[in-house]
Amino acid sequence: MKDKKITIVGLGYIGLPTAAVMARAGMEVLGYDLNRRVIDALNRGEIIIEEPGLSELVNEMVSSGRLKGISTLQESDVFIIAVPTPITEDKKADMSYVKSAAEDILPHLKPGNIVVLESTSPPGATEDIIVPILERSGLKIGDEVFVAHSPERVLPGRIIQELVENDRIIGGINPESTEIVKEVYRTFVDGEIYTTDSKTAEMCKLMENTFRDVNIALANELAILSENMGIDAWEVIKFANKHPRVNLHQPGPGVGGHCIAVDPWFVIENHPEGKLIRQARNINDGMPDKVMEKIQELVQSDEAKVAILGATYKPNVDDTRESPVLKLVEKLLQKTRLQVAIHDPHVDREVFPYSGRLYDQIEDAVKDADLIVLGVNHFEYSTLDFGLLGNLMKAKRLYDTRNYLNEKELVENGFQVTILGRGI
Ligand code: SAJ
Repeated sequence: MKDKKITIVGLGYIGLPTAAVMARAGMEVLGYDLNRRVIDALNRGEIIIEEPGLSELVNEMVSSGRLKGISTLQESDVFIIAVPTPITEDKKADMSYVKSAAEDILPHLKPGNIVVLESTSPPGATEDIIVPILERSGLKIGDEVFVAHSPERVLPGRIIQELVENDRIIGGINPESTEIVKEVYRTFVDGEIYTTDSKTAEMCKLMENTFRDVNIALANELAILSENMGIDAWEVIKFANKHPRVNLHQPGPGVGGHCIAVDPWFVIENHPEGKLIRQARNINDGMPDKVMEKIQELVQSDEAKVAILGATYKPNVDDTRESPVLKLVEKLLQKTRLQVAIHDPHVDREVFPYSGRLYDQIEDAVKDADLIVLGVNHFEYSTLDFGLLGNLMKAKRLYDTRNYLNEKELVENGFQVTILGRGI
């Protein structure tokens, strides 16, 4: 396998690290992307995304001659498709990048080739989208060209490590495809490689994230019920999780990111019978509204100032994609007359949609505020000086949507504290 020429189509957060890791394993790797900037940077040994360790690895692999950027596809032994599958307005997978990747590969296809779809896709995509396009080559797909789906499961920030260490699923369109694609991944994966068919592999990836989404929805529903019933949901979670087979998740202002908030829709896009999954999505998507209602209840004037701490989709990252806190901000601005100030030490002002409301100094954000809302439990917020911040505010009120801050210390500093999910 190590003498095979590999082409990675799509050099994003998954494609580029995969290319670099495969080159490190000794293979000749070509990276193809429509974005000229990505290719030019790659051929200079540089990258335009942020990921620990990636820049050094890419530089080393380009210098060694084993990794090269190309702007037109050419013949190869293996083609790996790692292009985005965004979600459309009507909550369906946009497979246009996957289709054009397969179309671009088509003229270069020859007997013995291997084509792998890595992009997260609705069940059936490999068989129903990739195979029919490749069949137009006149080659027998499954006999002369081997095709499989192999989903990635890495966590941003640890991609290079996890690409090698994590277990992997390979699902071929037939057993021959599965086995041959397994050999390709064996060259650089140290984790277990489990084999199945392509549709099962596609569903596995989606279910991993759906599992989490549904569980978070249950936690959010518990929070809503607890508030109405006069119960502390956090206490319930703490004690229920003492049961050896129970693992209640954490409630919060909603679910963000480009995976968990998106993938469940791919499962049910053509299947109205997927009721629980749809309901879970709706519960999680409804959380910013609940938080907005609570904010309106807590502040005593329609034009009060609200300082929101944290805007990313989860703690200690700079990613704001699908962030529930941004949804909350959007709603507050559209539906209320409240003044909104935001603080987040991680976000990049250049790409932040509400940069006019973003304050670099937390003191400026909370000055004259009637309410602080903790939106994201960034590590930095665990050491805030609430004595100082409280004195800058018009009213010492705080709404913690993550149950993260030290309530005792807040109360000692004169704050009136409200915690999402706590009905007592
Ligand atoms: N969240 C809660 N309550 C919880 C856990 C999470 O409200 O108890 C929220 C977070 O605040 C965040 C969102 O859910 O807004 C998702 O965060 P996350 O850390 O759970 O997941 P992601 O999206 O960063 O990464 C997931 C991972 N999948 C699983 O854990 C099953 C990762 O392994 C996948 O590679 C990634 O999706 C992906 O690319 O699919």
